[in-house]
Amino acid sequence: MVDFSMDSFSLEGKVALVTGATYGIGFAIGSSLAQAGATLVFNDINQELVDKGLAAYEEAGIKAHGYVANVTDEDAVNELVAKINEDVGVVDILVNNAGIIKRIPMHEMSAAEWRQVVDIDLTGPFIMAKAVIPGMIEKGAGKIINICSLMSELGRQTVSAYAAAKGGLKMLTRNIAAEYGEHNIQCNGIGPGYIETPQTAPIRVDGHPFNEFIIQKTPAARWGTTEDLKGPAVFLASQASDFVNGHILYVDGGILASIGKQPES
Ligand code: NAP
Ligand code: GCO
Repeated sequence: MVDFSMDSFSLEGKVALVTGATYGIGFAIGSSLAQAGATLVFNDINQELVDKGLAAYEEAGIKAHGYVANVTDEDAVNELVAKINEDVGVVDILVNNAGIIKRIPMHEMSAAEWRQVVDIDLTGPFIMAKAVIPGMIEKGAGKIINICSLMSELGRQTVSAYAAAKGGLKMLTRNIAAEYGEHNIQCNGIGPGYIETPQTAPIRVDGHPFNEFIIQKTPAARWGTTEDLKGPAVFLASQASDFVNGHILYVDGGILASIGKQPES
């Protein structure tokens, strides 16, 4: 039963693993889960990034546990989860955040470039979820949050591999919900809109046409910040969302709800 106090949003006693959480959206979500009481664990692809992340969390007053692991490497991920189980405890909350994008016209994209994006953005979350689900089944509870995208719903020029991967991630989210809901595991997605992070820096510079385009298309008339994602992440990681399953929560300033600002008459 959910008690409608703030306790239903508490993550005290939970172990939360956020992938690719050295900076950007992952860092913000990791910070919010820790601030809600979780023990924070994160991974990134090399020790330099992990150390950078540990220093950033420490500066934010957060004690985090950092590990090197590439989410596309199944052996490395299984070792990661075993090490976390030993060092920290069984993973209660998994946030599949790690991801890349390549902005290349499809007819110019190589199959290798396509495979790299799909491998990280779709196969990685599959590998990560597969590694933590047995522990969640044994505990009788678990939360998996997949970081999807507006491109889980819409296409746009030059991001074919990314959109295909994020569309697949939406369906993987629903399939995990369908397959493991009976084990009290909830799997949901967060679909950020256009957010100010290193990933969008190239298309956000002042004067870049895409920058103005997004501001025009977004009812909130601004780019999102990683702060906008913290509350939704804590909600989906907490007891407050125990009957929410297979849902993609779009945190996009309304962009998916709107045809775009009509021209001044
Ligand atoms: P970001 O700034 O590029 O950060 C991504 C993080 O993931 C980086 O630390 C990156 O490490 C790490 N990573 C990449 N490949 C990895 C792998 N194979 N294994 C482990 N870690 C890996 O991206 P972001 O903007 O914060 O986005 C985070 C997530 O949100 C992504 O899934 C992205 O698709 C999604 N998203 C972003 C936006 C947006 O507007 N920014 C909107 C919707 C969805 P490196 O530094 O080595 O690359
Ligand atoms: C792009 C952007 C988007 C955002 C996000 C939108 O090039 O279109 O990077 O992909 O990152 O995915 O939700």
